[in-house]
Amino acid sequence: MFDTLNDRIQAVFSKLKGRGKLTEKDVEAALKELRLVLLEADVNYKVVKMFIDHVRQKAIGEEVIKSVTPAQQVVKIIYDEMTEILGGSSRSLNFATHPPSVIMLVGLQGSGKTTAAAKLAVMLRHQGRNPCLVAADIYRPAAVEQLQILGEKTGVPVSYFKHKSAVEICSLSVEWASRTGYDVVILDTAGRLHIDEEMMQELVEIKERVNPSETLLVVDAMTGQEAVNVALAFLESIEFDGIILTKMDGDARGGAALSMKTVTGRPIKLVSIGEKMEDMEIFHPDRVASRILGMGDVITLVEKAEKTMTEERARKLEEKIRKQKFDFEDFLEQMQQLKKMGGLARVLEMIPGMGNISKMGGMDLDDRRMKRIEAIIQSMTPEERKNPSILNASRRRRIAKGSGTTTQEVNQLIKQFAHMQKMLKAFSGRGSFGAFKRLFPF
Ligand SMILES: Nc1nc2c(ncn2[C@@H]2O[C@H](COP(=O)(O)OP(=O)(O)O)[C@@H](O)[C@H]2O)c(=O)[nH]1
Ligand SMILES: [Mg+2]
Repeated sequence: MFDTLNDRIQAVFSKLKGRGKLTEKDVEAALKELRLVLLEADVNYKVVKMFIDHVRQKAIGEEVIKSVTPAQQVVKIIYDEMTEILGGSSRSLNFATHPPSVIMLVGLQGSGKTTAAAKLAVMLRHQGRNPCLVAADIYRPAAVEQLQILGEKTGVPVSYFKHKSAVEICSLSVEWASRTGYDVVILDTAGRLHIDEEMMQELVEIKERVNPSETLLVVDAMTGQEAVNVALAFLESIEFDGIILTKMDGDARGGAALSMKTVTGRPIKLVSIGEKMEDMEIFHPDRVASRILGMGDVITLVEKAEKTMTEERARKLEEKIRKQKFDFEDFLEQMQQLKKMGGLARVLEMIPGMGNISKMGGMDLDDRRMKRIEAIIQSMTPEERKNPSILNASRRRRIAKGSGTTTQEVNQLIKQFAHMQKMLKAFSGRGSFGAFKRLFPF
């Protein structure tokens, strides 16, 4: 997610941070580069202009440039502005005062509506609601079945009425849900390959008939500016409250995410980040900004971790990172916890600095590699885990033998770990962690 954008912005930042003092010229040069980076990330040019203008206004002033930490101040200003163009704060879904609430999903074919409908149901159920799904895409033969399969997989009931129009299916389903006691009804409507009058008309009719408390447009992040254009086209015919941006896992550039709110005036409320049922998240502009800027998404990480880890464990980990006492013991424990969360690379990406580490170390953490790392760490003595500096050549040979790996692998892991520690240290030292803490006061 946002990989390309993140790498390029990191490069701009490191240049900026490389200078002790900043002149107006330095800031201008950085802004010029940032502008290019954003344009190349397929961010709408008006949004880029606004963004750069705002940052310039705040960054070029005596106060910032003459401060003790000018580069950090500029980064903070960029972070704030990026949070702003992403929508400011996260927006919750609207629910009806009298259940059932109807959530209507609209969007082009292939944008990810059906998948999103099921994921949303799963998410709402986690929040203690009792959702059901409605199969209202009656035109593609497999569409109803697709939703039914997802319903079965997740245990969420799917409502469908044969030989009825989409409008009737929706309205009958809402009545049924209301009688049966479901409090949220999610409508999976039909999309076409392109915007067409007939489809819009049907959506408008459904909307009028069932009066959803929330209408969400589903768009594919990988299509970049096209996603923004689709949103504008939909707005011409149908009012919607927010956006679900899908396939964020495949979007390295981030153009759609960064342009959507400013261009359409509608907030991104949810993002879909993979094909699995749990791959949906609430869109938090501040966290996404920090992810794009490479500050790591600690809050999301902690939230995810809390699902499988006790709060106490999470707190200890934070403290260790803060006190620079993160050792192999913690690393192993984290890895075992992370395994439960799925998508280790994604989780690592969210820890400050680790996204880079996993890339730089070529640390391709698939399951097989993880097992080997686990074996290596388990072959270390407790003393060695706490204090890797004592790992001399003979100890490394012993560990390789004990874990059924090679000395090279052991060396590589120790090197990567040392590097990770250095990055964590860099974050907690030199005041940058202070700035970070201001952004994420945990
Ligand atoms: N990688 C990835 N694939 C997705 C995501 N959301 C949906 N898809 C895939 O996109 C394709 C179209 O999704 P579908 O829900 O059928 O779209 P619909 O036509 O709008 O209902 C399917 O193959 C999905 O598995 C996502 O967030 N990430
Ligand atoms: Mg569908």
